[in-house]
Amino acid sequence: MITEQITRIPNYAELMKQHEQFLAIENHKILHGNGIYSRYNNPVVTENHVPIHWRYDLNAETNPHGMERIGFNATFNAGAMKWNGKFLVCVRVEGNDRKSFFAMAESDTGVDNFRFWDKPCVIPEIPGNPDTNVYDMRLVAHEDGWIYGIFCTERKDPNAPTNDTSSAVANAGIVRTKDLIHFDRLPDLISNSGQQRNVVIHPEFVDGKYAIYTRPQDGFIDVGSGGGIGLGFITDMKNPVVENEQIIFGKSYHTVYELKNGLGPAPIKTNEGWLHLAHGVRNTAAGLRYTLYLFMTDLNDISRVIYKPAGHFMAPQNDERIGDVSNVLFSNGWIAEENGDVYIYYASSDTRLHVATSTVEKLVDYCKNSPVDTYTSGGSVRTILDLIERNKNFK
Ligand code: M1P
Repeated sequence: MITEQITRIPNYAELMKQHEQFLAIENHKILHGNGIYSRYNNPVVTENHVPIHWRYDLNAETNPHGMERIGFNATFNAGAMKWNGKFLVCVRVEGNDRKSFFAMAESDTGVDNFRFWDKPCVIPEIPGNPDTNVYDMRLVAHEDGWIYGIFCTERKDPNAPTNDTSSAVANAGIVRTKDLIHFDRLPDLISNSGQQRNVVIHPEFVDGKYAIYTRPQDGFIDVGSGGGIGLGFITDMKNPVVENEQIIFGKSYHTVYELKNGLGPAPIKTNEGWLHLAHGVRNTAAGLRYTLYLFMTDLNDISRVIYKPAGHFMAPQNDERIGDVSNVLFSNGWIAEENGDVYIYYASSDTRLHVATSTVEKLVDYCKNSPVDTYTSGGSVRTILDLIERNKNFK
């Protein structure tokens, strides 16, 4: 038998060796945390995790210099779920061409050795109305048997004047799947708001309807008179009209969600209520600052916020502060294990993906027992004095 000689780019073996060594690096918990969660010393998915065969033309005839042909800029804001016993993240991968797309990466441990699947996700487009950019998919296994992926779809604003090359319209694109490979595209969300981002489906039916967390907004960046985390209902996901949308967690003056906020992943069901992770945004002289916060809603009335600890739960630290959009933490994926362990996948500064670990018990304790916002400096001091007083017999 004659075997055809395959001639690969000159440095292919070395590239593969280095990539394998990189993917095998172990991640370790950073000790001395705050008792609520643990950070890890390395990000879990970076642009360096992108497979070699997505980046290089491996044929030496067409790539004699062994050059990278397609560049990748960032890997961030990931949906997450357990899939066939592995930790799966649906990563927002951004190419050097600025376009984001989705790609699945999996790990046995949830904290290291993430590997991308062989190919990125192919998301069907709406005929005649392609998405210019897609990002931030929330993956939710709904009790109807489908896995829903709700993501932001961005298109140029058709009403923008010709010389305005920036104005865009954001809405929620919706797909559903049974295998995370083949996706059915459903119509984009139909709501009363001009724009929507951070739309998340609740995993259970509520009175026979789909419950949807929304974030209505007037403009692409500014939420304007809208904003806040909304809750609405959909009768038929094939005609996703949002009914009875109401704000359940509004933005508010001099808080970490003064300018805008948005739900992260779908909530985790606990014995004491639905546990929510969200991001809050405030403005500063250095630009917008995005931090993560937690709250809980009632098990039987998901519109009712029952625990609302003050301030942020996680904020950008050290290297996390710097990236393409600095001073940002954002999360749209977490995984709760049956034993109560929680893996929080958060991205820093729109550049790379990290993990923090905790437990349902600790996160519920944090929500129930952290002080609430008093909305004044004097109130904050009284909260501290109260703790000092209660501590005086324990020093
Ligand atoms: O750049 C920070 C984040 O900005 C947007 O979030 P929001 O709509 O809440 O302002 C999103 O584009 C998000 O992807 C990004 O991380």
